Amino acid sequence: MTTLTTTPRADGFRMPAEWESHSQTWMVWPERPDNWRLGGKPAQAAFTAVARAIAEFEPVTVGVSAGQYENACERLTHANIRVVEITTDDAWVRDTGPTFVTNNSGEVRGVDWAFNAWGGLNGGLYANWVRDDQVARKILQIEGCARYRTDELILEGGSIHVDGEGTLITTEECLLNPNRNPHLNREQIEQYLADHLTIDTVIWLPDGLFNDETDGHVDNFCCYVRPGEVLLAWTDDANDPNYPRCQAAMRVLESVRDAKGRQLIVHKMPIPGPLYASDEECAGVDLVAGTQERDPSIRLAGSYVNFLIVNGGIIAPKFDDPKDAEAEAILRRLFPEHRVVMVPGREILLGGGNIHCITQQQPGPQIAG
Ligand code: KQY
Repeated sequence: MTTLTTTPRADGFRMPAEWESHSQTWMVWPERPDNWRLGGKPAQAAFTAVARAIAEFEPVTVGVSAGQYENACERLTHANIRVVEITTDDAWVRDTGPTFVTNNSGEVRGVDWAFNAWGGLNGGLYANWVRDDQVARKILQIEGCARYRTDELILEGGSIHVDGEGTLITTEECLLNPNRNPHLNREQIEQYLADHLTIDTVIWLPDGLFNDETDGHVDNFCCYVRPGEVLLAWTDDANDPNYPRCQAAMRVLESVRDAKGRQLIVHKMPIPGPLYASDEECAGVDLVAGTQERDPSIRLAGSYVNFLIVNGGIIAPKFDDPKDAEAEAILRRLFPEHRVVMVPGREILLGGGNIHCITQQQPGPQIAG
């Protein structure tokens, strides 16, 4: 595998929007017992349902440890699902996998951001993340894609959303957090995004969703639905800790112009719940010092915005919540050309994220017409 010392922008590559065509989606099999209850068995069932839902639209590759290889192969039998052995620390390939970039001559490459488990020893979610930091490189090796590595910039894929036309949305809470890149200021981080994803405008929301373990990943809070239109998690309840976060995000989104000079159209998506883990669910997680505390009093950062766009489909979480039906109706209205599939998301939420966080789309080759 080639590791390049140039930048994607200099080489004519950009990050496509999620709705542009994919060659496949990547996932990683969950098993870590200090993050997933009951040795990961309920999560494995939930991930299997997500993989099968995506596989109705496009191929899926699932990375799995040697110890779980046979089990995963048995559970993931599907003509459109491939299982490959990859050693990881956990299963969040949105954050550990590469961000794929494409050019106009059909080449696909990957950006391998440095990874520190969402904050390293300063609030990160586990103490050894060496294997997770290798996931992007391993995927690019398997796919035969050239690699750009940013040893000097820590970034997770869930902290960014792009419109494929030069605009990126992120949060200050995450990208400016001192536990990621304390040596870089806002302008320097913007320059990395400009050089590695071919971005001209960065939209900075102040915060992500309340209690998000990732320090406010944007993919749990606000996403693009098409160029010039975003979907924002929303509450009208002034007593909800998300209320000031939603208000602040709306103020930014209503005031900015994107890279093409457009004012954004902002759609609202209700927030489910409030959702909490039960005593029983918390008791099923192994206790290990330094990992995320699980307690029934801690509000879960549940969000319908944490969905994946696939070729012709939307794979979105549902929570057995009264707002599920409204969320599905909003997605159907916003994506009339896609088939919306709602998949149970609670087990994934108990681990700290949802469908977008556990998937990574690989764009197909693009040839300029
Ligand atoms: O992207 C994400 N939501 C990752 C969350 C990691 C949680 C680990 N407990």
